Amino acid sequence: MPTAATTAATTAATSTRTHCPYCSLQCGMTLERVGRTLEVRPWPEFPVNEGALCRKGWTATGLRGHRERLTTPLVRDRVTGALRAAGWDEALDLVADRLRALQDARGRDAVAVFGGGGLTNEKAYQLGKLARVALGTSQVDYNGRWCMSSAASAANQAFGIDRGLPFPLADVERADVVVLVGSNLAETMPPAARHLDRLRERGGRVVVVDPRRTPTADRADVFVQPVPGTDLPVALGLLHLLDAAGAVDEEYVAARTTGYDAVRRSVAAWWPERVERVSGVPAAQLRELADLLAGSERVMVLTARGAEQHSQGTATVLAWIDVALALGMPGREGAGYGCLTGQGNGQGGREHGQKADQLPGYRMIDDPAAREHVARVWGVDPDSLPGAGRSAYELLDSLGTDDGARALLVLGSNIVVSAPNATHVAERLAALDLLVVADIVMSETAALADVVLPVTQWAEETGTMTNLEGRVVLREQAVAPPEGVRSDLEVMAGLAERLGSPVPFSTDPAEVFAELGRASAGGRADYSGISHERIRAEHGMFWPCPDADHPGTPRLFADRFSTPDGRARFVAVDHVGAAEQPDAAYPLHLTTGRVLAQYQSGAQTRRVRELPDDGPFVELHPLLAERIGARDGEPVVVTTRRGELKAPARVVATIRPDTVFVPFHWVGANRLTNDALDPSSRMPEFKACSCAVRA
Ligand SMILES: Nc1nc2c(c(=O)[nH]1)N[C@H]1C(S)=C(S)[C@@H](COP(=O)(O)OP(=O)(O)OC[C@H]3O[C@@H](n4cnc5c(=O)[nH]c(N)nc54)[C@H](O)[C@@H]3O)O[C@H]1N2
Ligand SMILES: Nc1nc2c(c(=O)[nH]1)N[C@H]1C(S)=C(S)[C@@H](COP(=O)(O)OP(=O)(O)OC[C@H]3O[C@@H](n4cnc5c(=O)[nH]c(N)nc54)[C@H](O)[C@@H]3O)O[C@H]1N2
Ligand code: SF4
Ligand SMILES: [Mo]
Repeated sequence: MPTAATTAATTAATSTRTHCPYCSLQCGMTLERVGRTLEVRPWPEFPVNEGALCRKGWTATGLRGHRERLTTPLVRDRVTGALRAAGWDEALDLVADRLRALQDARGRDAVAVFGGGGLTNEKAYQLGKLARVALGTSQVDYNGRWCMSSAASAANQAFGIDRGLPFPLADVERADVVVLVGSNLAETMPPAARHLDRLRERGGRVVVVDPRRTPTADRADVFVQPVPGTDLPVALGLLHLLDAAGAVDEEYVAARTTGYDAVRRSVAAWWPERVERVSGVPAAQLRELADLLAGSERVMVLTARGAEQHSQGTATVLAWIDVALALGMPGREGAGYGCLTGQGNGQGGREHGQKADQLPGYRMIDDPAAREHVARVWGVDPDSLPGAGRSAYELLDSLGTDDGARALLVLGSNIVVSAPNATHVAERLAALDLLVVADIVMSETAALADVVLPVTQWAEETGTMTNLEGRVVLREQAVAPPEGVRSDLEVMAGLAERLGSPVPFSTDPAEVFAELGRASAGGRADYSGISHERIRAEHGMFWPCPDADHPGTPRLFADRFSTPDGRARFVAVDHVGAAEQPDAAYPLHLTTGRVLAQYQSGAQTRRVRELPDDGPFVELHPLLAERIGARDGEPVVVTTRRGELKAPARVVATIRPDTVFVPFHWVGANRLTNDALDPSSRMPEFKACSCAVRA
């Protein structure tokens, strides 16, 4: 465990090995202090990115010393209505007093907590504990619900465990065919694209399924361009063809799975011409793809947000898992199914208790044994722990209503930019008695808060992240934080103490990680054998890792799946379609997503000078542009049933003519999006709604 002396030594070092502050690849990088500046340098030995970084990674220190960096707590003045500087004691006393008064008057659930998949494991763990122990509220959830929750829900059903990739990312290179369903990884995790390139050099094939011909699709041998929200019938059509051709691996299906017969019956009616009518994918192309998959020894199916962020996202992922299982792939090296998780700690963030229905170690909060175990680690009575709360969007939707929370504490999300149907969400935030936001910059959400708490950012603190492969990595502190800011752990400890928490909250990341390990012991995501020291020594460690001598688990499913009977489950699903279908008033499909040089709500990257801040924009096809009289670079107006966005047109032949794309890194895209939710994961339908466009 690091002592004060080793922490000081880390601070004094001129060169620190750490990881990027952004996406789930968690690229290794070296931060070098040169005079007063901090420079990003490669860390070539770290295996995931081998020294490569994307533009966001290379410029990640651009937020240091930024003039909009928050360095003092701010409190909204009741008279002027403006935010004014305040001391830490004043701000934390005020927050704790008002939270307690609200809970006294209206019950424990009057306070809600909203976390983020960018928070370290230590913070995510502590946030769940703050909610359940110090506040005693059930109302806690996080932005990961908007990220990969449909894939998580599908993987739990099919495999009995949810680890984004059940194998190291580099296994991609060993496949014969990789099918990317709704992933634009050449822009969203650029160093990962090297694996596709190497696979192709070896003679392997890449299939990309996306309504837009993206830079990832430019690397594909087969490019499938469906209507948004129709990946599910494409998978059903493939299963239909594989079954009809006798290409199902019957031996594998019999030995390692259950439920295939129901799938066989359910896909009988999905002949290719019907799939073509629904998805726009030509029947002939579907047949070619089925032949390619049937004739390949190692097939890997990877889904990302394009397939998952739908009201039938879970069913869509299940159908693609069914494809992988029918081919006999999961558990084989260089093959199988995986989800490309998105946020820096998208994986760990969902394992340690900031999710409404979970306790640390991926335990379920309604499981008496799980409550007993975690309560023992926390030193509290299991009966004192609340039950499951609302999912992220439902939590926000209920704020300020009769049975919703009246106060919200936000750590690590810029809700008003990134939530679906954002105008409605902003109205719910405005109905609160108290909004508290801890952030590093004045995000659009922080600007609405009654109290803003300035916190340390990645290079200024130590903590672990779990990347898309389930590899737990260590971000080391490289520099001292600016004066006046505190770490999230310190903020949480300060609040817990003032709220009269029955147990103390540590502010030392290594200590919190050790506690997290104990809380996770025996759970599905068991971290108990991992420590900061072991990660330092081994370039990261894969969970599950149940004891200090265990080597960690890079690959799952070789012998058995994590279900009670050890078999993977086929799940039969049917196609319903996006909640909103085009009609006369809104005749086009709207979808949303990302561009290379911006990250998420843009709170961080829009402030980095070296990155182009050139959006939002509206991508549309030349045929559509001609029909409505739009010209490249000139403004168009996109409307949906929820809102309107005026932004410059980008006329590109790479998008389907019936589809419009808007990136969500700027305010606006989410005024348009639909808040329809997937029934099982509660994932909102960010990737499909109906819209109209005019010049
Ligand atoms: N540059 C950059 N990189 C990032 C992030 C970022 O904000 N910026 N965020 C990180 C995070 S949190 C995440 S979750 C990941 C997301 O990574 P990705 O999932 O790769 O990113 P998206 O752009 O959201 O969506 C991918 C693709 O889905 C397509 N798509 C839209 N609708 C559909 C559909 O119905 N079906 C199919 N098959 N495709 C569809 C879009 O055209 C888009 O090209 O990226 C991570 N990396
Ligand atoms: N239309 C549309 N909307 C989407 C999506 C889409 O594809 N289309 N994708 C969805 C997805 S996948 C995601 S993941 C969400 C992401 O959307 P958000 O949840 O808004 O994600 P970020 O912009 O990363 O927000 C993180 C905030 O926390 C701050 N922050 C960073 N690090 C820390 C920290 O350590 N502590 C604290 N306290 N604050 C910190 C940042 O400055 C920023 O303000 O957006 C979702 N919204
Ligand atoms: S790919 Fe992701 S982790 Fe790697 S440098 Fe870019 S943003 Fe950072
Ligand atoms: Mo995400």
